[in-house]
Amino acid sequence: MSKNTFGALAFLGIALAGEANAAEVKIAEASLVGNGIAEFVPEGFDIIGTPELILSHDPVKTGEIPAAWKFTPRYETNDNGCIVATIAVPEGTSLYGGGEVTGPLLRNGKTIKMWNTDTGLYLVDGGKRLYQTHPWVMGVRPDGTAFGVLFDTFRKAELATGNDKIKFEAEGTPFKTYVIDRSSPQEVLKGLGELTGTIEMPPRWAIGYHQSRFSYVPEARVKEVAETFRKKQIPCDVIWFDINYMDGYRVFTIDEQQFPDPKRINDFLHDKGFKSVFMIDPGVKVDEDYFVYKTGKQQDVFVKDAYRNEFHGKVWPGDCAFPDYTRPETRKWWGNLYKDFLACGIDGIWNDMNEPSVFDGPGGTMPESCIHLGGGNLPTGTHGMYHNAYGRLMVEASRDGILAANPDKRPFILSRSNLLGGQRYAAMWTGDNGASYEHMRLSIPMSLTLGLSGQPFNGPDIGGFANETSPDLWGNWIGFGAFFPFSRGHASCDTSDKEPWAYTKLEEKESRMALERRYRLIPYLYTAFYNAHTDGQPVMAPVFFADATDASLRAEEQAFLLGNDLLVIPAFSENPALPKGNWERLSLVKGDTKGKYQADMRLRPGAIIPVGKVIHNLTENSFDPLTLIVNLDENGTASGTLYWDEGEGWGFRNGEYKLIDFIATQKGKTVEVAIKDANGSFPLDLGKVNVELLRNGKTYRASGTLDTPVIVKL
Ligand code: NBV
Repeated sequence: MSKNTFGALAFLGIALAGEANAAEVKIAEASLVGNGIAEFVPEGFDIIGTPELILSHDPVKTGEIPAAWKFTPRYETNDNGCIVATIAVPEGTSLYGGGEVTGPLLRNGKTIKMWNTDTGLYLVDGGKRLYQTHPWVMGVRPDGTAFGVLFDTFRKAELATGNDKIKFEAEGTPFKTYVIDRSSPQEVLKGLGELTGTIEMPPRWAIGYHQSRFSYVPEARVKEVAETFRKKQIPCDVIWFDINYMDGYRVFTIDEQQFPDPKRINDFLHDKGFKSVFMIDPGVKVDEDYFVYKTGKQQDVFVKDAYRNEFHGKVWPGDCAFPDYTRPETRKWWGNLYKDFLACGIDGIWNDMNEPSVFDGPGGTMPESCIHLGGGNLPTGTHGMYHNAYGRLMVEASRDGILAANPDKRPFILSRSNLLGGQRYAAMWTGDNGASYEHMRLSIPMSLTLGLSGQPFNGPDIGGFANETSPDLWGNWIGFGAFFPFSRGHASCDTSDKEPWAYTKLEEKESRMALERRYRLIPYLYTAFYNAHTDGQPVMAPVFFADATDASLRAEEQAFLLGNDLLVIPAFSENPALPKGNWERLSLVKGDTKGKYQADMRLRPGAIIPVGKVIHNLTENSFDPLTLIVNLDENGTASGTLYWDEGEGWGFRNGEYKLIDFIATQKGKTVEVAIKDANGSFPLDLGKVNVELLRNGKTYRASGTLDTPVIVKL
C-alpha cells in the first residue's frame, strides 16, 4: 500500500493514524445495534477521517454486548500506518463474500484488494482487484449457524480471509466494525440489509432478458435487432445503447447521424414491447461549446488536481473533466442533466467507467493527489481517500436525478463500479469478461459471491464480452445464464455478432428455450426480487443455502439456487454437490429436459412455485394462466408465495400489491392446493389456475379457481 496518500492527507490537514510502528488500537465503544448485531468503535475513530458511505442510516444502540459474545475485532496500526482489524474465525468455518471477486465461491485462504479498477479480462493484479469494493465477509460454522463482518470504510484496503482469522488492512483513520452473529446465512444477510439497506424493487421489465453490444448503431441496426427478437419469438425486454450512440462520446448527447430522432427509436422499441437503456460515463469532454462541460465549469463541479486546477484525464472523448460527486452541488447538477436526456423516452441508464477509469492516469485512474471538495457529511479529501466511493456517489446522484425526472417510475441503473451499500442505487454487472469456458464457469461463483455481499441484482456479460464466442460456448452459457438475476448478452466492438441467432440453428433454438424458461418463471423470479428488496436475500444463492448443515455443499459453485426453491444445474457441470432429499426434475417448456444446453432444474421438496405462461416481453400478461408447480415434502405438505404488483411505480408502498401464500396438503390419495393467506389491495385476478404436482418423475394435473381448494388426484 502506498504512503503517498498519507502525504497528501497531511497536506490537507486531515487527521492521520500513527504512522510509526505496529501498535494496538483499543476499542473505545462496543454495543449492540440490532438483533445479533454488534458495533465496535476503535479509539481514534472520527467521522471526518472515515465518513459514512456504506450504512444506510446511523445504527441505534439497543443494548450492551452480551458476555457470551464471540467476535470482537482486534485493531492495530501497522508499519505502513494502516489500520488493521483482525477477527478470529472458529475452526471449520466456511468463508464467503468480499463482493466482486474472481476465484472460488469458498473464500478460505484468499486475499483481495480494494481499489476499484478497470480490469479488462480480470487481468489486473491476477484478478485480485476488480471494479467494486465490498469490505464484508460471511462465515458459516459447521453447524450451519453464521456470522458476518463488515469493515466500515471505503478506503484502499486488503482483505485476507484466512482459515483462522479474517484480516482487514485499510488506509486512513480507525474505522468501525460491525459483526452480525445469527442462526443462519439467510439471517446474516438479512442483518446486512438492516445495516446497509436493500435493493429497491426494480421495474419489472428489468428482470427480463437484455440484449446489448458495443454498440448497436445506427437506428436501422437497433430496429433490425429488436425486430429479429420478435420475428424469431425469442423473449427479450431491453435493447442497450453503448457509447457510440453519443455525439463524439459526449455524455448526455445523441449523435444526429446515427439517431436523427431519438424519440422515434424509443417509440419504435416501446411499440414492440422493448425498453431502452443508454450509457452515461462520468468523463465530460473538455469542450467549451458543449453544454455539460460549460455548465459544469460555470458551477465549478469538477475534481481538482493537487494545485486546485481542474483535473483533466483522457477517456473516450479525449481530454475529460470528472464530476466531483462528493459535492452535494455536483450531485444535484449531475442529477438534473437526466431530465432532458430521458425525455425522448429512455427507460434506464448504464453508468460505466466509474472506477473512474482514466486512460492516461496512474494505474488507469486519476492521481491520488487530486482533490474532492466534499460537502454535507463528506470532508474535503484526496482522490486517494475517495477513490472507492466514486462510482457509488455517481450512481446515487444518477438515481436521485432519474427519480426527480420521472417520479412515478422505478429507476433502473446498471453500474460497473460501486461500494458495499451501493445496491440501494444500482444493479451491477461483472465488467469485461472474456469469451472463454473459464470465464463462463467463473460467472457463477462471481454472481453468487455478490449475492452474498448485499448485491442480489447482478450478472455477467453472457457469452463473454471480449474475443470471439463459439456456438458451443454461447449455448452452454445461455443455458444457465438465462437464470442470472440480471441476464444480459453483451459483446465488445471488435467481435462478431453475439445475438442468440448469430450462431447455428441449434443455439438459436436452445437460446429461445432457455429464455422461455426464464419468462415462465417471472412470477417466481419477481417474488424472489421482492424477498431481496424486503429481506436482503440473494436472488441467486449458493446450493448450501438449501441446507447449511451439509458440509458437502459448502464449495458447490456449478449448480446454484434461484430463489429458495429451484436448483439450477448447468449443462456443463460435472458431479455437482446437490442437497439431499427428493428434488423433483422440472420441465417448463416442451423438450427442455432434453435440450443439449438446458440446465437441469429441480424443485425443492415442500415447495410450491408460481409460474406464468411463455411470454416474449413483460408487457404481456403472465397470468394466463398461472400454474402452481408443487413438490410435496415427506410429510405430504408444501407451501409457496407469489408477490405481484403493477411492476412499475410506487403503489406497492401503499399496499397496492398482492402477496399470496399457497399451501398443499396430501389427504390420502388426493392433494388439496389452496390459498392460505392473501394480502394487499392490488387487483390480481388469478382466474383459473393450473396445478402440476411432481412426484417420482410423474406430473399430476388439476385446475380450478382457488376460490375453493384445487384437488389433485394421485
Ligand atoms: O462503452 C464501451 C465498453 C462497454 O461495452 C463495456 O461493457 C464496459 O465494461 N466500456 C467498458 C468501455 C471500454 C471497453 C474496452
